[in-house]
This record gives sequence, structure tokens and C-alpha cells, in this order.
Amino acid sequence: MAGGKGDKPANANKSNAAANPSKGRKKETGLGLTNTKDGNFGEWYSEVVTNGEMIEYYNISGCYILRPWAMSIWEIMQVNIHAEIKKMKIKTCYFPLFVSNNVLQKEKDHIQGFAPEVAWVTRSGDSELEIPIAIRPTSETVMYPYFSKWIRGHRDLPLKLNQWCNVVRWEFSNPTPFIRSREFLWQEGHTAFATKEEADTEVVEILELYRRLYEEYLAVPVVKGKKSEMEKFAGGLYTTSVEAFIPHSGRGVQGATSHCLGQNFAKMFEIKFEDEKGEKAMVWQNSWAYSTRTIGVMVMVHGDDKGLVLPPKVAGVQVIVIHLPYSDADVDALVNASLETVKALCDVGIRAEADLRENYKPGWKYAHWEMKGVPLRIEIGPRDIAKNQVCVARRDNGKKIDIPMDDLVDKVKGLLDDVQQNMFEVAKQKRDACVQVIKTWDEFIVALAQKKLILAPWCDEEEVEKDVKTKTKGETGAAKTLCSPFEQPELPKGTLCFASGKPAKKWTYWGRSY
Ligand code: 86X
Repeated sequence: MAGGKGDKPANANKSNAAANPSKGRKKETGLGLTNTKDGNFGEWYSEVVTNGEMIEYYNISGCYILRPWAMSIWEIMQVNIHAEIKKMKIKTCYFPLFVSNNVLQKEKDHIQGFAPEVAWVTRSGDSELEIPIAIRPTSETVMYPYFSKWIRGHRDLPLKLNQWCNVVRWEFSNPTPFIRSREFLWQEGHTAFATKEEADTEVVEILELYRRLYEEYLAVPVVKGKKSEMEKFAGGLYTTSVEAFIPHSGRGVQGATSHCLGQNFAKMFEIKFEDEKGEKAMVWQNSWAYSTRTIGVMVMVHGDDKGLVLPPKVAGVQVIVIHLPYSDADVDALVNASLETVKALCDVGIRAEADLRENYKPGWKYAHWEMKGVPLRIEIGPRDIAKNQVCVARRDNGKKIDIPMDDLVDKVKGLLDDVQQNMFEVAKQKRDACVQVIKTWDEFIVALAQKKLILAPWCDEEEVEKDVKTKTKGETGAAKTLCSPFEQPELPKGTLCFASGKPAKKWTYWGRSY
């Protein structure tokens, strides 16, 4: 398992620095990671999310406490998504957490296969409920009876709703903070249209929004594409996704999905409308979701052996100011300079804070804020005050520069943009270096063993995908299709499927995945 030992970090090292602040650097801080990203990726991930104060492990398997440091990232993503979907005229709603068995079972095909993951409430106090109540694993069956009620004529369309909520899926395979947890947070969009064309258009608009969130905010490169028949949401018509890749574990990860449900649910739930000609017609539906999994992907891609590395656009604190009170320094002057610096930055909308705590040494603070991944650290010592400057250190590449106080705001803005850009470019280079184009089965097996993100010509047949899964089953999980990228490289005539030898229909990404 490459994702991080689910429930208890093998090394649940608490920061005991406060109790014991005066030993050598790693020991002194109590903050150092004991695992490296290259050495033991899974353990490293557990340590990073806990020591970085995003996650606290909880005494129910697969459930995690999202601490303020994680929630500040989620809140920033929420604000952005909210603003973008508002522009698309999508309305906010909230449906109940609980689902009756009747309603949940209504769409049998959709539930089949998922049933073991549904969590139930069977008791209140000491008395058994007459009818158990399920906790939503997703909200199709919760919402669509009301779509049926609310949609009468073509004037009621499109109906475009979104809700922010938690969902519960009682999974049994290796839980990993953010990536696979039994309860998680997401937005789920559910829309209904009069025509397939409108639905198709929205599917790609939402997917593009998700791509931008990954690439422009989380600085994580993704591929937009279509899922295979086997990997699509079985209840829908087709599924699109943004797929990320984690070079250190050699696994793909579905970043977010945008489904066209076609008319399957409309038929099940009788979501009909009267069109302009007065004829009854079925609606066309989509559903799409973006979850807290995205935070885990971001941590896995950018984190390093010093801890989290946060892209400026989603960092709750973008700049941390640390003063250096050397023994004979004028501490008041340092504190004032720090506060002035913070104010100047906050005044222009930069999220800056000063760490003025007197019971921690600067070295401890450096390690602490590095662990938390703050993009820029400003150091202010007596010499800086004398020269009317500050020293800025970048978290992404460790480089330090002095900047005159007179240029503070412009220079810091520029640096934050640079860090954001650089993080994306570095991540993209690393991702691209993992891509392996293959043509034959033998090449496929070699590339898989090398943890590559494999791009292969494929016949697009379900039987063949099943066969590949079976043949690659092992301790680390089987290989499967991730997506067929919208941007297809040229497929020369006569190219054969790497697995079946039949004529290839398309290029498809393959790999192990989360
Ligand atoms: C599939 C499909 C879809 C709305 C999305 O991906 C976007 C937002 N939903 C979700 N899915 C299930 O339908 C499902 C159903 C049950 Cl009962 C379950 F226990 C787990 C599930 N997992 C995924």
C-alpha cells in the first residue's frame, strides 16, 4: 500500500517541542520528519499531514479530524468554486443527510456494487428503529424525487443545483487521510436540461473549472479525459475526469469527476417535462463533484522532507514574519518592524502573519512554518532594520533574498506569483518525466514496474481492460485505465492495441491508482 498507513501513523510523533525546547535542531524542534518522501512515501505522507497540523488521527478507522490548517485550504477552494458556479447560474441547496431505504434502493443498478459501503442508522437510544435509515453516500436518490416534483414544463429547465456537504462511504480498503476516508466533504452539483447538447456543454465547462482549480490553485498538473466503460459511473451515460499522478507512489488519482447521466435517472425517477410543442420529454442530467481529496493530492505532489509545501493561492498564511531577537537587540523595534510589515502586506490582501511568540527560538519557528508549508518567510533582524530591508526565504526552493522595505509589497506579490508558477512547472516536469508511451505488452509491464504513467494505444474493449487487470494483479494493486485524454496524440493508421493486438481506437492512460 503506497498511500499512507490508514489509521494510525506508525510514528505518531507528537511535537513535544514546547515541553522540551532546547536540543539539537531536529530534536530541538521535535518537528523533523522521521521518514523521507523517497524512503517510505506512505509513512512520510502520514507524518506530513499530522505534523503539518492538517490532520489529527481519530479513534474511528478511516475518519480524520480536519484541523484549521486543512480547513483554511478547503475554504479558499469553496470560495472560488462558489464564485465560478454562481456565474453559471447554479443555485445552492441542502438536502438531508439521511436516506430512507426505499429511496436509496430506487435505482437498483446504481446501488449495486456500492451496497456494502452504505452506512445505516438502526437505533435511537435503546430502541431499534422500525425502519433503518441510510447515511448518504452520494445524493442522486435523495434529490431526484424532488427534481421530478419541481420540473413540470420547459420553463422549469434548466434546473441547476449544488450542495456542499459531507458524505459517508464505509470503505474497507486502506484508508488514507483526504485520499480515501469514510467521511469526506465535497460539493455535488446536480443539473437537469431539456437537451443533451446543453448537458454535454456543461460537462466540459465543469471539467475545465476543475482543471483550473488543480492547475492554477493547487499547482497540480492534471489530464482531462474520458473514463472507460468499466471505470465510468455505472448509473450514467459517460464520465469525464481530471486525473493527477503521484510520481513518488507511481499512482494515478482521479482528481474530480463530471458525469453526463443521460436519461437513466430521468427514467427511474420520472423526471419529465412538457416541451414547447406540449409533448412529454425526459430531462438530460449531469452530476459533478470536487472533494477534500484534492488537498491530499496537493500534499502528495508538493510536500518534501521538511513538510508541507503550499501553493500561495491556497495557503491560509502566505507570508510568515519572524523577528530575530539576538541578545542585545532592541526587541521592541523588531516587534514593531514585524507588525508594520504584516500590516503593509495585509493591507493589499496578502495573507501575512507575524510569529512573535517569545518562548520559541527563531530556528524552531523556521522549522515549524516550513513544516506547515508557508510559501514565504520574512526574517527581520537588527541589521535588516538598520538597512531598512527584510530578508525573504522561499519555501519551494529555499532561496533567500533581501528586499528594501520601500519595495516590500510589489516584491512580495511578485515572489508569491513566482512561487505559484514555479511549483506548477516543477510538478509538471516531474509528472511529464513519468509519462511513458508504450506500444507492446512487454513495454507495458516494464513501464508498470517502473511506476510510470503509461500512455498506450488501446482497442477500447472492456474484455481487454478486464484481462489487463487480472494479469497485473499483485500486492500493489492492478493496473487500470485512468482516462482517454481529450487531447489525443496522433494515432497512425495500423497502430495496434498494446494488450489485444487488435486495431487501436485511441490513446489511453494506464497505471495503478488510488
Ligand atoms: C458514484 C456518482 C456521482 C454525484 C459523482 O461522482 C458526482 C456527484 N454522484 C457517485 N458513487 C455512487 O453512486 C455510490 C453509491 C452508493 Cl450507494 C455508495 F455506497 C457509494 C457510491 N460511490 C460512488
